[in-house]
Amino acid sequence: MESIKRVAAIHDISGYGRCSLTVALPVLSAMGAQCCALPAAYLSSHTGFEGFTFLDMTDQMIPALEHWKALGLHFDAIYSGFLGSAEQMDIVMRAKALFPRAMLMVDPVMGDHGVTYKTYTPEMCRNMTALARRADLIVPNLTEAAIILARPYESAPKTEGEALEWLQALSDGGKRSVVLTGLVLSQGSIGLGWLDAKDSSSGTLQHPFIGGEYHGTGDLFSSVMLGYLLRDRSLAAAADSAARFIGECAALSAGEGTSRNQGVRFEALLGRLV
Ligand code: PXL
Repeated sequence: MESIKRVAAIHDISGYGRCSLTVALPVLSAMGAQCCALPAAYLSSHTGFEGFTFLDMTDQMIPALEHWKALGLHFDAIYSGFLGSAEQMDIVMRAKALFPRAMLMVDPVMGDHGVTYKTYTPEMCRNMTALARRADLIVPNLTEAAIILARPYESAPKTEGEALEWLQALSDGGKRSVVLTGLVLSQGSIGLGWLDAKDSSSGTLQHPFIGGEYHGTGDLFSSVMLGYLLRDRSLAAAADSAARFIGECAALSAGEGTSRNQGVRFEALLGRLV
């Protein structure tokens, strides 16, 4: 029996800009898991840069999954993030049907600051919401949580009580685990809320907001958190450690003057995850 943890990672690959697979691959490898990449699209850079190229890989995805099945692979987790077309959410569900023992972790990447990303259509948002409802664990930011719950972004939680209510709603009454990111409960801090479906525990945590805002930190957070979950940490402990790691990367990036679009400079700190 192999002892390595194996992840099917279904995201875009953006050549430049530190997000999605260019983050998930190094992070999960450093943390001792095998990351099998299923690119949903190839972009020359993430969508925050002008003029990015976009190659939709939808038609490659089912054959790739079926090949993995034919090889007799087993996955501990299926981990999806930014997707490239409205059909790809169904493909992630198909992956779960092919590998039913895998934990389905959906980072329902759709937008930030109340705005959807340039390539996301209303149909994609509907399908992402349906996918989130099938997941074992979801990791939305406030924008994505508002879309999933069909609530106005302006009503996103600002107090612990509101955050716990959103977590309950996102978990469908405790059916799935949730980590809600980008939660600001007091000025100068940033944090998250979590609800663990395993034991119905929930809570919030806040850390000082260090450095600045960087593109792709959601992907970095989710990948690091998954790495810790695969090392059998509890959801709360994994989320806390991942949030601290992002804070360290943001502090380093701010010190070096990294621009927002370049993403946080995690490479120099990757060794801490090994
Ligand atoms: O970090 C989320 C993300 C992932 N992939 C692509 C993106 C974004 C956010 O803008 O553009 C291509």
